[in-house]
Amino acid sequence: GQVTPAEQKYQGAPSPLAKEPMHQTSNPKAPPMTQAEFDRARQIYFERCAGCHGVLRKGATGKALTPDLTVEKGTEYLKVFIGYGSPAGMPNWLTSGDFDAATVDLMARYIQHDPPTPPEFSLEDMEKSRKEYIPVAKRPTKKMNNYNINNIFSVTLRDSGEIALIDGDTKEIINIVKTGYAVHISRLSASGRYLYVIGRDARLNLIDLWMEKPDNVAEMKIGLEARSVETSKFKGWEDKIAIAGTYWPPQFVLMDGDTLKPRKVVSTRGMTVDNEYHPEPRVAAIVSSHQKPEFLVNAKETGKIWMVDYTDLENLKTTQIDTAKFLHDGGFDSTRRYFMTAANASDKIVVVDTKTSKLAALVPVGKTPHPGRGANFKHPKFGPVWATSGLGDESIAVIGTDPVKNKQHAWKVVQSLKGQGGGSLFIKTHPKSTNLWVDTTLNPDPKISQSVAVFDIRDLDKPPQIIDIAACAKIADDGAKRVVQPEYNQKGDEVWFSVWSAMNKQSAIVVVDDKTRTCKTVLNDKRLVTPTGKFNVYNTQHDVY
Ligand code: DHE
Repeated sequence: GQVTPAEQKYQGAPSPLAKEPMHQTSNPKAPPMTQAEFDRARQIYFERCAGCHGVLRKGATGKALTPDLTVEKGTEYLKVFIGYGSPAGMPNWLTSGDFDAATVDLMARYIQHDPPTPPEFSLEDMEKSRKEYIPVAKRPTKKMNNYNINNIFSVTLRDSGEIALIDGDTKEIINIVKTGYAVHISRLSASGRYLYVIGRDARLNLIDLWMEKPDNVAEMKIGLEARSVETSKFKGWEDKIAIAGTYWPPQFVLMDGDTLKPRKVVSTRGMTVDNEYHPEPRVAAIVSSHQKPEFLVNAKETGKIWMVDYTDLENLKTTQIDTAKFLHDGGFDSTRRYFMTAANASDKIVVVDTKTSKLAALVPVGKTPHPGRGANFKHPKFGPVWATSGLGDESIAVIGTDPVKNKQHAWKVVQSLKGQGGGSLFIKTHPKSTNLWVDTTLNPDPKISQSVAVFDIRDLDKPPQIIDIAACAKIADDGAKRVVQPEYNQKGDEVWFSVWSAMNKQSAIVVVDDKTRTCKTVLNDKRLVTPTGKFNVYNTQHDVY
């Protein structure tokens, strides 16, 4: 289907591979290019094109662009496509003003050459990059600070390559910790002691929250580009094993939880659910089973969910579940038995039963679902449900999750709510709350991207209240102030939003009182540069959402 501007914007972030040196390949049938032209085009490709077309140009949400296809089309044809775009979602790079005519010509020639392949990254490469700043023997044996660790928030400072640890009780910054470039998500160990942070540049940081001033204790590069990390949560395995997935190379690594020592690397290359080979199935969301000592790993392009048994890394047992292509983000239902995850460009929510290790359902929803980890609540009519919003349209799909007492509604969209519009990234509620919050971060209308919709769970037929979160932050600067990702405190009586401005502009975090739906506190410390994701320790540790 057609791709909206919000969806385009979402996939268009520059890949860290843009900075990697790679050799020019020669294709005698392609139009000539100098080494300098090739290098420039390669960088532009990784900044603008790789997100949709893939590093190897084998196609993902965008079409395949390998020379066997492109040379035949020829430079003139390709220039029209690049310059003017297509209704299917290819951006109009020339008429939008992003590229000049010379750049369009350059890219049309570049994609007729063989794609340069970034280097692989082995277990040995990982081990070589690993640093243990504080070895286990020198770490605290008990909590050395007076923080209420359960209510600490780890906040992504996207463009400064740091996270802010914020005390949720006092709202004070505890520490700003250096992490990877364009840092992406934080996850907690089962005990809540260790915090894992992954950067887009595949730098993994391990932070010990027991230290007097929590800080990095270990660090490792797990590849060249990454988005996900998780830790073992099954009884008896708490804090033992960590896992991180990479976009490049397409693989995941299992590590010791307290030192990051890499133990096993597994490639995700292989067949798609349509039985075609894919050389670059990027690892998207990873969750940790509460039913078995297993991780669930989303291989985006193949549409396979790997269940990885971590009890015996030497004799590793994995199960691959065929689902739908373009797996992205997701979380558990309220019982933490079912993994609900988006196959985003397939417009589906995939449901996996982690107890039986089987696909439970594929649920068609609105265009390009994007749940984050989703939102669980009790629907007044349909019982336990899980909800997702999306990038492609304003619909919010509410899906029944109780196959025992509400069998006829299980794995069906029982209600479709109407939000403010497309461009939504995250939705959130809390077991103690009756509010369902929905952001619209990437909606092209600033009024919509700067505000959020809040539904009353007790009466979902009532239209949502719209709250202008950016206005609460009272930022004088002009420029985009995108409001992103609701996250609750431990108690479930506050919900935190990021007001995400450009790197050189003032950003903020707005804390809203959940009951009154009014702004309560604004955190606008200058060090909070481009805050996006926020991860409350307790809620992340226990999969409360
Ligand atoms: Fe994310 C989660 C990938 C852009 C903020 N993001 C995820 C996950 C993946 C992913 C695979 C799930 C991880 C998991 O659960 O293990 N994100 C990508 C991309 O590939 C993409 C589209 C483009 C890119 O080049 O990176 C992308 N993401 C963004 C952003 O632009 C966001 C809004 C701002 C930012 O910080 O970069 C963003 N992504 C987030 C957040 C989460 C996330 C806050 C975790 C949400 C949660 O509640 O768990």
